[in-house]
Amino acid sequence: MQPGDGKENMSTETVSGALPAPAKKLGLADLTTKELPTWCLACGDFNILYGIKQAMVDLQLSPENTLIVSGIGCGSKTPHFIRAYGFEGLHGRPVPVATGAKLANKDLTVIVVAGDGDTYGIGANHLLQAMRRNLDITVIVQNNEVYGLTKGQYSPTSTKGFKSSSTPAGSVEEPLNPMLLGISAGATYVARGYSYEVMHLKKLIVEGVRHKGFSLIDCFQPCSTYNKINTIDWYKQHLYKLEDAGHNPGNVGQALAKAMEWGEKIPIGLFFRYLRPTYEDSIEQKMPLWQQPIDNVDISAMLAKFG
Ligand SMILES: Cc1ncc(C[n+]2csc(CCOP(=O)(O)OP(=O)(O)O)c2C)c(N)n1
Ligand code: SF4
Ligand SMILES: [Mg+2]
Repeated sequence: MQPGDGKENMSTETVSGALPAPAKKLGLADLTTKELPTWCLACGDFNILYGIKQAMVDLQLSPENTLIVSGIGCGSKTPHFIRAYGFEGLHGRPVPVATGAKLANKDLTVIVVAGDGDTYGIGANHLLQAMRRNLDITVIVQNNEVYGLTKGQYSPTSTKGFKSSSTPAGSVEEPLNPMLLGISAGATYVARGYSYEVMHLKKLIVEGVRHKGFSLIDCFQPCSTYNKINTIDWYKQHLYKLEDAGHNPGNVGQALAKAMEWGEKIPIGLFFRYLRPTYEDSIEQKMPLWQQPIDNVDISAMLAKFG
């Protein structure tokens, strides 16, 4: 996908002596594409999309310097609906794609948006390695606690006892804890949002993108069609905000304790944040890969050897 027609780069003609016209401020309309989501009514993906776009406006992220990467799933259609560079890859593989893009161009803002199955199931090892490396990317997980696109099978975050076509007697597995995973694996910004608290989510995304290092933002997302446990009413009864409870995200002990909270009350907000060198800044790179000259590179010997 291309970020648009490039009009925002066109210089504005000025009359000699007059002040230059102010640069155009990025608005929501500038991020709109011609495609429309086909998600079910009340699907939480709508608000996550809005939260990302609103965060891009707040951050004034130019579409030509932003890449949105997804995998395969209901929510993974998101890059189609944001006018920026987009890559809808394979199920489980958005983090490797994002890693490659960031290493090739570390000036690019790279945002991954993918489902809980995609990120915590088939793609879990990629997530683990990227968090450990502290790549400066933001991963937003559309966590509906179910496989939506493939018609409602249980996922790694499904509630124990969740009945689905693949667990007709109810899942017997303990769900994975994304906050605990993020903190222990080395992510340097670990947060959880909720799609029906969209301005709160937007703030978490803004701070996550600004953060220099790996940001994991798990986002609760009601799946109105296949998840009849974690509904809007259910979230209303259980969620509270960490910032209202005086949580200190700089304290790892507090962060781990909050990550373990699951039951009557479940926290959302920023669990943990700290700074350490990013992967990109730790490797020697004279210039970003994409800027390196390739005109005089001769690969004929290599082709002869392997061709
Ligand atoms: C390698 C591979 N394995 C399995 C699938 C089938 N598949 C597509 S989407 C999906 C699960 C989607 O669930 P999730 O990632 O949670 O996204 P959601 O649809 O819930 O947004 C699966 C198993 C696939 N496309 N590719
Ligand atoms: S199946 Fe669930 S996740 Fe997929 S579009 Fe419908 S409500 Fe959203
Ligand atoms: Mg899912």
